[in-house]
Amino acid sequence: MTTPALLPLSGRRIPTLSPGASSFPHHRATLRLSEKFILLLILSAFITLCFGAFFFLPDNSKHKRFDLGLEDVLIPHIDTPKEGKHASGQVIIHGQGGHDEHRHREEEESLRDKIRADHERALQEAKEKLRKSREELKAEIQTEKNKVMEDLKKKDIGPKPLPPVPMPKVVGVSDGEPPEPDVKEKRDKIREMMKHAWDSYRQYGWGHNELKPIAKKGHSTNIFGSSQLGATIVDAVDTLYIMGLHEEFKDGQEWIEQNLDFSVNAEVSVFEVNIRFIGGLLAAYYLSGQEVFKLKAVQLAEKLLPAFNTPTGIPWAMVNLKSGVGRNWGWASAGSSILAEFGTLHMEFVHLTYLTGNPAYYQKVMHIRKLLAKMDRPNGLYPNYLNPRTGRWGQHHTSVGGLGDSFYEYLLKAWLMSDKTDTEARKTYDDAIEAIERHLVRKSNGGLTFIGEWKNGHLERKMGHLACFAGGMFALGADGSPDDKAGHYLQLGAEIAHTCHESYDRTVLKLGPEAFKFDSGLEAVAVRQNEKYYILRPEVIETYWYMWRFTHDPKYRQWGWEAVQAIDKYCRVSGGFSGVKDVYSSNPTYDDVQQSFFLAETLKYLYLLFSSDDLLPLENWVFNTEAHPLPVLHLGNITLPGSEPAQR
Ligand code: DMJ
Repeated sequence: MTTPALLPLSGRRIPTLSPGASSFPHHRATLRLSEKFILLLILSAFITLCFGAFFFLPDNSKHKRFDLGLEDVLIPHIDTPKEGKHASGQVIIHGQGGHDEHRHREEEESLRDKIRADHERALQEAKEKLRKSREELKAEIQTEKNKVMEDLKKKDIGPKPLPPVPMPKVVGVSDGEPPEPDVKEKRDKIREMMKHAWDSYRQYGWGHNELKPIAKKGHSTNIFGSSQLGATIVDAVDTLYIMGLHEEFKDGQEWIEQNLDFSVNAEVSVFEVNIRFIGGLLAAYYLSGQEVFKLKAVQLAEKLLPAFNTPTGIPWAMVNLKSGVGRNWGWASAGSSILAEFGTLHMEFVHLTYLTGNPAYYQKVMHIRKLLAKMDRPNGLYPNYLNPRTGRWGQHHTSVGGLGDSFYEYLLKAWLMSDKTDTEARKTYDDAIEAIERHLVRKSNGGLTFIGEWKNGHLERKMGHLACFAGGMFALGADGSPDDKAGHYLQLGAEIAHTCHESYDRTVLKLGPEAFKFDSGLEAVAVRQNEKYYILRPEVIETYWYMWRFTHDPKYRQWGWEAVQAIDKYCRVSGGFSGVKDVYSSNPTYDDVQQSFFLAETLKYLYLLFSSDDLLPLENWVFNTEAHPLPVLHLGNITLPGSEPAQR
């Protein structure tokens, strides 16, 4: 469409004029036409505007409603359809159907009534309040406060306080100073070594899981996930307490209080975290009475519970502390769970139920026990691998060393920790040990008693350093063994201690290798290069200590002292203590790791070996597999939540 009439308005040119024509009348006529058109246009625009304005004028009634406030309007509309209002608040919020004058008036009326009624009520309440005394008002406020707190608790908001639980009778948290000056001197030396290990970690690795004493920096392994959880601090604090290193203990406690946080995206080993962290924290709590250790132990335990969400209830080896997702190590017989891992939770979990009143912990470990009791055992032996999906054994490999060890230990200790009431645990231990003795314990040609490894119907004549703990276990379990075999088991413990000492004595450094053989003329020596290392492990010293407590034969202190000297000579460096790669070499290289268990176990057992027996007596304390002492629970008439009453 052309718009010639609009063109003159631009004032630039008049294209309709033709040259030579009398342009004026024609021009005037053209202008008049345009003016009319323009006027018409303006008029029509004005009318449109007025018409539009009529529709777009704000609805007064709506304004009034919004002025009352959204809540005042919405609540009666939703809650009181009986008043004849729309059951939905939409009418008011979105202005739908807003032309019904009559209805609006009704709504306004009713709102006014409601406001009036509210004012009346408020006035009445205020008058009543004024009539009340200060005390009455205070009491009312308090009741309201309590009600809010109760509601919050019910809704699970805020930290759940732990129930008050009587502290078990804690006996023997004494100095344990030996009366003999030479023994005291040795003990002081061990204490000094602890201080060197701690101070070095404090200086170079503080907050990290472990220490690299050569590189002088922090270290970690995959068992702790990718986070800095201060494993050495948590593992070591009870040793510091026992040794009377109070400043250091306080330092450790402060770090735990301020920095130990388990809401981290870290995939950790359930077993390692249980024995080192929960065990360490519980022991620190029982020894010192400081609540923070208990709280942290419980916080961590809650994070481990998702690991039990498997088809069988046999926990995964690893769990992500944040997501709760669990999985198993690929190398463990096609993703099986490991006997020594899922079988080493009982002590800590029973204590957790005792301290929290939460039956879940106790039930989880009892479920494992029940499941195992129902399973067939080849030759009465427990294989090291169990598939948590199918509930079937993996490879038929049985060991009292790595992968199996502390499962047997915890059966015995469950019985001891229950004040010998958990007879089911004792019976399971006795049966297991009987099968082990029959199939795994042998004497070498040179007369050394050793514990081999059972692999698919074949006995491998090799013993691991880890299996050396069993000497102490046999001695600890001697009292209470069936058929009056106490003497036999004490003797077996002594023989294992002797063999393990030989494994140390037959090396250049006088430190024991990781594994040693009794084959082809070999007696307690390592053959493979990758079995010649010593990583500051405690098991041999642990056995010396138990044997010392039960026999007081001085040779155990002497053997322990040999180990102290060797460690101090070959493992001590300016930045702490390091493992060594070859105990048969006079010039060994370091592995550059100060393991947290060196402070938790090795130095603690050495210190106890040179202390008097009244420090942590074995009638009152049971040491977890990481050497963290937990008190015997003399439950008497107390029944753990979720358990059957104790029976003798
Ligand atoms: C420790 O963490 C525990 O003793 C565990 O039971 C197995 N071994 C290491 C130390 O060697």
